[in-house]
Amino acid sequence: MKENNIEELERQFQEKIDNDIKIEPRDWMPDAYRDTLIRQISQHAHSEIVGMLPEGNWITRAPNLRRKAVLLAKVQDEAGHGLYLYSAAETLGADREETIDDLHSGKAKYSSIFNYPTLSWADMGAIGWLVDGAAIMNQVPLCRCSYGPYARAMVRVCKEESFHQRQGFEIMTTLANGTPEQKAMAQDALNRFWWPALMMFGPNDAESKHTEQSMRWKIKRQTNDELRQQFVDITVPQAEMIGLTIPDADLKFNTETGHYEFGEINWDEFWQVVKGNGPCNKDRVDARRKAKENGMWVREAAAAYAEKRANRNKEKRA
Ligand code: FAQ
Repeated sequence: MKENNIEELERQFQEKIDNDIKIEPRDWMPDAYRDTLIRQISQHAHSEIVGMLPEGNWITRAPNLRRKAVLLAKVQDEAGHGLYLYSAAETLGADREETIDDLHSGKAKYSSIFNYPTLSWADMGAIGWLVDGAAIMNQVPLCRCSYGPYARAMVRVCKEESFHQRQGFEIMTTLANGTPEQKAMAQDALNRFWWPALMMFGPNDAESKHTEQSMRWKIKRQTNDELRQQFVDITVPQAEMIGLTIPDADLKFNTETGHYEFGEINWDEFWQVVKGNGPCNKDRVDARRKAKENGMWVREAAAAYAEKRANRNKEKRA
């Protein structure tokens, strides 16, 4: 009898999904749906927070006041995205402290892209253009995700990512039209960030263990390979427009399909980075751990102050 009940609940749940009715926090949902969302949303939140580090590193070295103000605003936006996403994970019953501890212990994943170093100012352009560009490509379909709080958070996130992408492309355009040294710096940043940006979309569909189920649940609306292809198709002409070369000897436009064909991604490198062996994994996690330790006194002081106020209010009411 109990089993029949679960089957019936699952049937009704899938029917809602098929009819594009959003699932909300208090609705019944299969445990596996909840777990998949907690996994994806918390990984996404960690990516936003760790993603502040490679750019935060350049705020003091931005070449002028305008660039500094823009970069500062962008990095602060990423902090905001992380906070919406931790809140969205909490609506599913995830404990924020535990989620963050999982990041600090190395148990939780975050996007592979943030484990690469930022070596020059042009990297700020490449990150905005390519990394935020890839992030938007992946996040626009998430605005139609079946889980309400995640979908709604993505609407605002995408608006902000769009500004981030434009500021990055503007930096690249300026450098590409600058002195030969500036153009070389832009090309070098493109050379280093192109392949890691393609890896952001995750493994090929045939290797992606979650895609099929996540598509059925409409958590994902497009597959990793579909989104990667869209990103390549949009980005290659942008590179051509500013006179930079995509570092892929196999890249060619197929007039029959209307798509660019591109070379093989180095999946060994991808999995090494995902497993924690990328160039900056250790630095990134250490930086987050230290930030938590160094900020402990602020949280303790805020908690003590809140408690003092609550007690004073209680005394007043007594
Ligand atoms: N890095 O079966 P799939 C941003 C993992 S936000 C690390 O295909 P799924 C904004 C995957 O989690 C960037 N791990 O998995 C910004 C799974 O792990 P598990 C982040 C990866 O979930 C810009 C395993 O491999 N965006 O950049 C990666 O169906 C600038 C098997 O993979 C999001 O998180 C990877 N690249 O598809 C901030 C968007 N790819 O736990 C600052 C939301 C895959 O089973 C500055 N997430 N893995 O062992 C998603 O759309 C999906 O989770 C995918 C992966 C598409 C990332």
